[in-house]
Amino acid sequence: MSRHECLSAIRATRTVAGLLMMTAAAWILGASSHARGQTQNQPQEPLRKPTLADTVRGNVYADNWFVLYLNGQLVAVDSIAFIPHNVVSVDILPTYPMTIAVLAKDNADPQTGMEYANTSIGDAGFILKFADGTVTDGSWRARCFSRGPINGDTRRPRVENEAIPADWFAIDFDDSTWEWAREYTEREIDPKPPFYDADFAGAKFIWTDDLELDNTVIFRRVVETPPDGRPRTDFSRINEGVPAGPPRRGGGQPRVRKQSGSR
Ligand SMILES: [Ca+2]
Ligand SMILES: [Ca+2]
Repeated sequence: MSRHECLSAIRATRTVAGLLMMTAAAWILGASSHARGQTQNQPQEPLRKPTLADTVRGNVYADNWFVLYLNGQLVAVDSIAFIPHNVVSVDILPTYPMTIAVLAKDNADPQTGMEYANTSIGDAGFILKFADGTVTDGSWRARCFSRGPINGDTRRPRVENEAIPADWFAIDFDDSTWEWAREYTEREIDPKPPFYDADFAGAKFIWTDDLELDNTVIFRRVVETPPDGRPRTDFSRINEGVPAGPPRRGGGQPRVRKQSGSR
């Protein structure tokens, strides 16, 4: 290699090294400013429309029926009142803190608390898992509002009912005096096959203390932050501004819709 060629090679190497150092410095500065922006000035993300990627899947199995409210809004109703036992899977757009309220019912005649033409006492059970890591367990509040047949007396069956508060699903409903839910094993509940087709890993079956006689139960739980620790955008105020569209494929900037347009 001639001296001229040697000098040219050295200059080229220095240029590449310099570019790499500048790129690295820019990346570090950008990363630190991004981190500062996240901690000092949340939320940094402009208002945008949510996509299905912002949702989490919720799986619910109830013996025998349930309704589910999130933050005071009706989210799901079990589509099958009695049998076959089924799993209800829904897409949920979570907002934290997330107040979960569930009304669950065992199959029970309202007059006797029994099932199958008043020939037997049925048992109950409830389990839920959201893909953000929310699961049922003994940290949920639980209260029974209808039980029977009292004392298990099937010869002269009768029920005891307590009026369900009108705002039982509200965010600010006070459940602080309620008992904690009791956890039950899979063997105690004996879930039917659909349960095993859905993801309930880490979730516990729950009910009140009497799996047979407590027939109408309300569960409540407040999830303060995403259990999986993943930050998520709060879309609860999506109707208080004009959001940009969802991110475009390939990472382009979202398209801002005209003020007069809506979908
Ligand atoms: Ca029962
Ligand atoms: Ca049952």
